[in-house]
Parts: sequence; C-alpha cells; structure tokens
Amino acid sequence: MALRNIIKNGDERLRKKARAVTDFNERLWTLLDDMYETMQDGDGVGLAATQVGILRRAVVIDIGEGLIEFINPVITESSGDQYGSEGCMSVPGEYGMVHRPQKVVVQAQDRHGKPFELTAEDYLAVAVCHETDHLDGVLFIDKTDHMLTPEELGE
Ligand code: GNR
Ligand code: NI
Repeated sequence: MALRNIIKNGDERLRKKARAVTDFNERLWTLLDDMYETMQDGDGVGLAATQVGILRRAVVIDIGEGLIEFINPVITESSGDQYGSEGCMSVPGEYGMVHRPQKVVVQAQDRHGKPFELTAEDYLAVAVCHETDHLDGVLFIDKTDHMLTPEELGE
C-alpha cells in the first residue's frame, strides 16, 4: 500500500467527469487500498479517485462504521433535507454549510464487480453525496450557501 498525492482545488482534473470502472482487477484493488490509506492518513471520512488524479468512478468511505467501497455509484433515490458543515481534503482549511438529502439510496458495485444497493442516512448520506459529486467534477464550495469564518469554526 502507498499514500497517494491529493490534488487541490485549482487543479483542473478536479473538474472533470470521471469515467466508469470497467476492469475489476489488481490495478483497481491497489488503487482502492491506496485511497483508503491516503484517506486515513489525512483523517478523512471519504475519498474519490478523482482526488488522487485518477478519473475513474471509485470511492471509499469510512465515517467510523467501517470501510465501504463504491465502484460506479449511482444515487437512485434521495429524500429529506439536512444542513451541515462540510470540508474537503482537496480544499484544505475551508469549511462551508451545505444542504444535502437526509437519505439516499445508492446502487454500486464492489471491488469484484458485484452489484449492491445501500440506503444511507444522516452523515453517511452526506459522505455519499460529497464523494459522488467529486466523480462529476463538483466540489462542496459549488453548493455551499455560506462558507464558515474562522470565528464560526471556533464557536
Ligand atoms: O474528510 C472529509 N470530511 C467531510 C466532512 C463533512 C462532509 C464531507 C466530508 S468528506 C471529506 C473528505 C473528502 O474530501 N472527501 O472527498
Ligand atoms: Ni472532498
């Protein structure tokens, strides 16, 4: 396993739409392992392949309930609304308030290509939406209605 470099806001690759994963091979598994290590090293709760410069539709999420890998994720249902602060490892040191669905249903494949469906609520739903946005070149700073000042962060 190895740490990968996280690309930062301003790098045009963050704005590209990632392509579907088609090959569920050793190369994908190494990427996923490296993404998990890189996410943990940075105390993140999720990471999209785009953030390590790989424009493929792969995401890892661990909000403290264990690792979930999503290959080619698609949100098929969303409902409700929640409003909370978000940060991003590609936008270091900046935080903003974002509206997200309270609940999403996501269809994806695992690292072997096996399809699964997951219902995510609350913070897990936020993470799923934040990461699937990355795969479409979207950052939380595009969706925030209110960036947080250092004073607000300290409160
Ligand atoms: O580590 C992260 N924290 C976070 C907090 C609130 C909402 C979303 C996130 S995701 C972020 C890691 C990251 O940049 N993933 O793409
Ligand atoms: Ni992010």
